Amino acid sequence: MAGKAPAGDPVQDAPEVGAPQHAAAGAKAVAKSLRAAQQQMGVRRTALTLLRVNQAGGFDCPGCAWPEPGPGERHLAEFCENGAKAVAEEATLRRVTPAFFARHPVSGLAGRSGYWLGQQGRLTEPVLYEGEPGAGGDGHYRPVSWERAFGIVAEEINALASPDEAVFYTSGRTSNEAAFLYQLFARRLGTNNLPDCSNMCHESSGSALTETIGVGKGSVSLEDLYKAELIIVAGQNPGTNHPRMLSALERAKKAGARIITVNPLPEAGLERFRNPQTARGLLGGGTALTDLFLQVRIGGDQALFREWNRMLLEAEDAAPGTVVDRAFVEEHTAGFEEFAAAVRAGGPGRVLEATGLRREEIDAAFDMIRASRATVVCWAMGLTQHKHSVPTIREVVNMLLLRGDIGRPGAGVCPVRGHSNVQGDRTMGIFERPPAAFLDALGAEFGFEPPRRHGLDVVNSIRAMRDGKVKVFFAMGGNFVAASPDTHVTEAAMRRCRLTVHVSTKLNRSHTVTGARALILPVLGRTERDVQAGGEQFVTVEDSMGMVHASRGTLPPAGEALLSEPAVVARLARAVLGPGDTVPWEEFEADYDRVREAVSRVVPGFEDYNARARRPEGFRLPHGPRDSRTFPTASGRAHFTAAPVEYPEVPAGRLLLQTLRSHDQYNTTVYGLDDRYRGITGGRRVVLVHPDDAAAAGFADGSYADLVSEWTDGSTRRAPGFRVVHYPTARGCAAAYYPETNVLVPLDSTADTSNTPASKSVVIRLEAATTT
Ligand SMILES: Nc1nc2c(c(=O)[nH]1)N[C@H]1C(S)=C(S)[C@@H](COP(=O)(O)OP(=O)(O)OC[C@H]3O[C@@H](n4cnc5c(=O)[nH]c(N)nc54)[C@H](O)[C@@H]3O)O[C@H]1N2
Ligand SMILES: Nc1nc2c(c(=O)[nH]1)N[C@H]1C(S)=C(S)[C@@H](COP(=O)(O)OP(=O)(O)OC[C@H]3O[C@@H](n4cnc5c(=O)[nH]c(N)nc54)[C@H](O)[C@@H]3O)O[C@H]1N2
Ligand SMILES: [Mo]
Repeated sequence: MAGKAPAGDPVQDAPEVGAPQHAAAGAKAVAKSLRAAQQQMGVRRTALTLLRVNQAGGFDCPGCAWPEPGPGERHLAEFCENGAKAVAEEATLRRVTPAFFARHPVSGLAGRSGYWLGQQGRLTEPVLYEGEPGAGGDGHYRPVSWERAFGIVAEEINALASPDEAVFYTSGRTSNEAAFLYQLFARRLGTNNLPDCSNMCHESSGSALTETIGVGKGSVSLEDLYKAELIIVAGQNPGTNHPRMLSALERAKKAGARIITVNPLPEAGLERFRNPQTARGLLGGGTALTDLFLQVRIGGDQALFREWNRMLLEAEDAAPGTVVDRAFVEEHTAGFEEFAAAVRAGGPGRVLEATGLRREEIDAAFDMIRASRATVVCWAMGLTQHKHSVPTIREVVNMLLLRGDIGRPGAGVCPVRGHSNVQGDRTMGIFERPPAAFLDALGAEFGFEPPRRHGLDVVNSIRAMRDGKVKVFFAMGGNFVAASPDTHVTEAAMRRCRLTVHVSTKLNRSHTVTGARALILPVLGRTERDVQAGGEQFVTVEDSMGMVHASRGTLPPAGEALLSEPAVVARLARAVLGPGDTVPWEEFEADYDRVREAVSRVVPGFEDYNARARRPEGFRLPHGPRDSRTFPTASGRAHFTAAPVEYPEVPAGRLLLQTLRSHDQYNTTVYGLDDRYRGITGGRRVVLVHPDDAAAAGFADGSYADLVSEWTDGSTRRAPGFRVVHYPTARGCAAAYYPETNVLVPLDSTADTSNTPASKSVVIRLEAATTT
């Protein structure tokens, strides 16, 4: 039997704290994943569902974007503990019905935790809330027909003075087919206002890679990881967020690779991995992964990579032709001389201060870098969510370029994506700054002139709503209010809208922060069968390494009223644009092969899409730098860049806070209240601080603090009542969970160029708690 949703909100601010662990996965992870799944869906459904995850003919895991091995190499259970939790969260047998909304006014729901909201189960019917703008609302969501719901959206959109007064947000679970239709709809309407979760995630990677190598995506495949001699994992916690990556790292290790981890926190998964697919991993000690752990200070990575690059140049000067790949640099790159001159002139600078590392540690890593003939650098949010993230990632690229480590086996850049189809959504045109070539092809295919003005990203959408310039907010998935920075500012911005619409599978915080009118439109998830007029459909997704493959749900839909995401967009488009539109929306809804045919003509690399999507292994998208050392930049070369070295300045007595994920959450979806590998149980309001820093601020382990962030304009923000945990993080640094800490991230604190919220560098002070 499946377990019931909790009746009340559990107490979340009195966690128990034990010792952090030093190994990830193992038998405990298997037991945990089965337990989580069975509570949501019972024993039989658990077995039937989990066996279809990431198998040919099954569905793509809705967890992370880590790729699957080729069909011949997959295990019977090609998922991980956290993938199982993601599946269980969607395949749950719990339901939110109209009776639920009749019991709970919006104001009541707003008082609940995100955890409680998510535990209520799957949304089953479209519902509408109508209230006064800004009133917060003690009204209720009430059932509404799909036709009326689309009619309301059409009314509000058609009443706008300009299509740019609407924004269309996307979260990265949306399939290629739905994403393509969604961006097409926005552009038919006349706007590029397509903010997406990527703006808060890997936008810095996309910006840096597009500028330097001409393609905003990673350049490695799984095979490259297996062949690498050195893998640097910087700013990433794969044990929790990409657990299947640990199998790849283990395999690379066994083939002789060495691993350097760069992180302010010692993360258990990178220390040691007990592979649940092998008897030795389940029962034995597992494999030690990290050879060298560099406990960097938050934001010190640019200085660190710059120093390694300086040392590479110095070594090259001492022994010409042995360190820098001269042939590659001459044939394929631009800007080497300027870069080398700037780096030499800068000298070691303040690298020890910026990184908090000892000289010997930097030197030891350098020896490994120099010895490696094929290096892969992997990274995630630890590199992307800082003010200077874009130059940081460009510095990583500089290192690989010096060594000729792009476009050869065993080497390359590996930004590890988050959401399972966030990369595919961008490929399908979900982008507020679309390239002209994409718009040209789209316009030619559908016979219209797409808008050319750049649209709004996430942060600029919030500003525009706050300032009354955007009046309709539409979200294809996600949890905008909880995921965005400066929670109170974002909430006030949403409340100013005339209409807010969420296409969702589960209830979340964003549904409780309404515009004058608000709609929740429930949809099918990945795990469910999708039958349209043209028969049973499948969708496609693109993983972090540019492999596109099919995903086919197997479970019956969670409710009879649910529509698929492509159907929602197609019907919305007909309601808003009227019946005579040049786009064949009805045919697209009936048969997704028709959507893929259009994509195959609009997006390069998707030729023969329908046939290739049906191959069990799917197909790999072309990537010039990886495939042929062709760099589609303006100059046709890869670019060295020499930005000044930056690192966060932290005034005395302050800490630099990073906001990160626990082991029991998927972004804003909280599965449970534990963070097993970090030794935290039964609560999320914790702040991890180095014992010496905590002592200096007068906070014993187990005491309670308010976190107060300080922004450059003099403003402060407060998150009250966090249990202080003495934890072995880097000196001067602190860590606490997102989304509870998003109130602390100022809206204007973003990365240069990418405009990604700087969620990993928030200057805070600890104050004795005003509440506990
Ligand atoms: N189970 C599960 N899986 C997920 C997600 C989830 O929430 N749950 N989220 C998905 C999404 S959308 C994403 S984007 C990814 C996120 O995957 P991660 O990026 O691994 O997620 P975070 O928890 O934000 O962890 C950031 C890591 O970077 C480190 N770090 C912080 N600041 C710095 C720094 O300045 N320098 C360095 N070198 N390291 C730093 C932190 O200590 C931490 O280990 O995971 C995806 N997969
Ligand atoms: N402070 C801080 N803030 C952050 C981050 C951080 O590290 N620190 N990380 C950022 C990152 S990397 C990201 S990617 C964003 C994430 O931002 P979002 O993608 O907006 O947030 P999620 O929590 O992933 O969205 C969860 C919701 O998606 C809906 N959903 C789930 N599956 C489906 C589906 O198949 N279809 C539809 N239509 N809806 C579905 C459910 O209703 C669920 O409640 O948050 C960002 N915010
Ligand atoms: Mo993400």
